[in-house]
Amino acid sequence: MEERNKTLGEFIIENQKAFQYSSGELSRIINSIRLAAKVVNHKVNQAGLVDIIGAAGEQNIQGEDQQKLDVYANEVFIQTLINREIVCGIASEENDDFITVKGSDNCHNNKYVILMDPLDGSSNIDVNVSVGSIFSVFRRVTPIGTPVTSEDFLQPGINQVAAGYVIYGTSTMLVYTTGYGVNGFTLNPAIGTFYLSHPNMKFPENGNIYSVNEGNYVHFPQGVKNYIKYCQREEEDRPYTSRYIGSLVADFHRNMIKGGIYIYPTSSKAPKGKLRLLYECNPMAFLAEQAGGKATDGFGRIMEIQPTELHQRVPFFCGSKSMVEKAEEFMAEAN
Ligand code: P6P
Repeated sequence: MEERNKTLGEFIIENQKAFQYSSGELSRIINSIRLAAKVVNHKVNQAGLVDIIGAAGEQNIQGEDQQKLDVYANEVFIQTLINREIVCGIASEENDDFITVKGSDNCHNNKYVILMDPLDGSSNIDVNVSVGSIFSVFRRVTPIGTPVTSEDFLQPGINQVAAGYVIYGTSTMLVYTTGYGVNGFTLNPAIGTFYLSHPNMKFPENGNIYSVNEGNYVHFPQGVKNYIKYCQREEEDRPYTSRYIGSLVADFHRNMIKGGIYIYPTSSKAPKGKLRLLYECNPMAFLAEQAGGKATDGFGRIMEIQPTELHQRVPFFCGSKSMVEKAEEFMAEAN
């Protein structure tokens, strides 16, 4: 029989065997993400055809106009996780507070919580640019059998047990880690199956792509300005190119494959940065480190930041290790 790529389901079963003492809850979470990703993918691909694009007329806690697909994706991920009764709590960019999952058989006995950005980059939907869903999974820290508390969600990124994203691009991919490397699965939409297409993904140690919104240049810290000018300097044959999609998942995914750095720094317009620590920076940082890259706030490791609030923002420097370290040098020098 001809060899074919492993399916996501086969990969999960194979890896489940490696964790013979685990209850399989984590595998069931990944399976739940898989289903939700397919449902959201179907709608994202129809965005131009049905009356689902454009603002839903409401604003989320960030004060951003909620696109209808934001709301839809949020409901799909939350409902899928609740229906399968596999987590005890859910936090989402689209919800002011976390959700305590009750379920039929007392979900308080489940041991995982999940945090997510159900549809990141949604302002790009109307212009047909790639968007993504991002998730981060922790083991709860409060006693099993009791309702979750904010303590279960406000954990440093080093405690993550799984993280990943779905990218709805030219193809739809699920890319995730459970702490043993990063693997990418591509959806075959004809049969609705994800196949292992990018085993053991790694950030190239170096790269020549820098991703930052240079429209904010005048508002950036001096260290970021100096790093951008370093990339643009003509001597020493600096081979850099600027690529910025305005969709974190898409910029991250390209940089992980080709090598590069993504920067969303503080600015006078965003004094704490724009990206959220818990469901954007932490999961992407976990993936970056598992892929041999690096993720910092310009000075220190993202995953060691002790969160203080659900929707807190941090500056984000993430990508090829040597590029992040070069940017950190400029930050230290200018500080
Ligand atoms: P700006 C999308 O809103 C997002 O959170 C990331 O996906 C993206 O990288 C960034 O914000 C874009 O922000 O300010 O450059 O438009």
